[in-house]
Amino acid sequence: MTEIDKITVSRMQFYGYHGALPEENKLGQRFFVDVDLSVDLYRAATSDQLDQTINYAEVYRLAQKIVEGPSCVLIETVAERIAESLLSAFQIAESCRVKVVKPDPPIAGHYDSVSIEIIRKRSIAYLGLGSNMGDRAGFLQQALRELDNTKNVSVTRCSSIYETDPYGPVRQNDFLNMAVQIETLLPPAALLEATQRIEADLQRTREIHWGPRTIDLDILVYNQDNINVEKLSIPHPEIARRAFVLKPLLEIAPHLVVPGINRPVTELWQNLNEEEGVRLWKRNDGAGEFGLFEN
Ligand code: PH2
Ligand code: MG
Ligand code: MG
Repeated sequence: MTEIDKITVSRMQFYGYHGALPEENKLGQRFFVDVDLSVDLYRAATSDQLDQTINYAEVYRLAQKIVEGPSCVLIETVAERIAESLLSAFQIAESCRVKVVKPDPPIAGHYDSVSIEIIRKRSIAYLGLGSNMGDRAGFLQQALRELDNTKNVSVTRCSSIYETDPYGPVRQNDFLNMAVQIETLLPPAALLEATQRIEADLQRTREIHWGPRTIDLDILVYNQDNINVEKLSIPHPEIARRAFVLKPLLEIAPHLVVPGINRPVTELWQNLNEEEGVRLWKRNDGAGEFGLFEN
C-alpha cells in the first residue's frame, strides 16, 4: 500500500451464502469485511466538505451489496468484486485493500477464523496502435472504441495519428500509428488478453511475423513495472529504437520515465534522432470521439 492517507471501514458484518460446500450455500454464514481505501484526504480535511472525500456509508453499502448478493464459491471472488466495485465508484481512491473473513466456516478443528486479503490499485498504461491494411483509420477507431468499452479500462489520452514507413525487414504498406494512455484495474496479463481479443475481433491474422496487419495493439509501459514472462515483455523491448512508437508517445507522455531504461521519453526521442519516416497524418484536435474522429 502506498504511503498516503486512507479511509478504513473495519469489521463490517454481513450474512451471505458464499462457499464451496453445499451447506454453506444453503444455510449461509457470517462474513466480516475490512476495507482500506488509499486516498488523499488533504482537500477534504481543509475544506471540511463531505463531497471532497469518500462517504464511508457508501463504502458499507457497496460491500453489503456484494456480500449479500449472488453467492460465490470463493471468498477471493467476493473480495475481488468488492475491490472492483469500490475502485469503480470512487475515482479519487488510488488503491484498496479488502479482507474477507469467515469467522465460523463449517470445517472441523480449532482456529479463530479463515480469511483472505487482496490489494488492488488503479494502473496507468501506455499502448501503441498500428494498422497497415484496409481502412487503417477505421481499424484504429474501432480498436480505441473496443478498448474504452472494455470493462475496467478507460482511454484517458490519445496522440495524433502518424503515417509511418514500415520498419523492419518486411516490404509492406505504410502504417498509421498512434499511442494512448489508459487507466485500468486489469493486471498486465489480463490487459494483454483484452488487447488480443480486440486484435482477433478486428480480423487480425498472424501470417507473417512483423508483416501487414489490420490492427496491432502493443502494451508499451505498465506503471513503472518491469515484466518478463513468456508471453509478455514490458516495457516493450523495442521501444527506444522505434520512431513510430516514440513520436506519438512523446506527444502524450513526454516526461514518462521508461522503466528498465530509466530515461524519459523526450530523451529517448532525442537519442533516436530519426524523425524521418514518421509524418503527422491527423492531428488530435480534441474534437469528436477521442479527439480524432468526428461523430
Ligand atoms: N509494426 C511492426 C513492424 N513494423 N513499422 C511501422 N512503421 N509501424 C508499425 O506499427 C510496425 C512497423 C510490428 O509490430
Ligand atoms: Mg507491434
Ligand atoms: Mg504486437
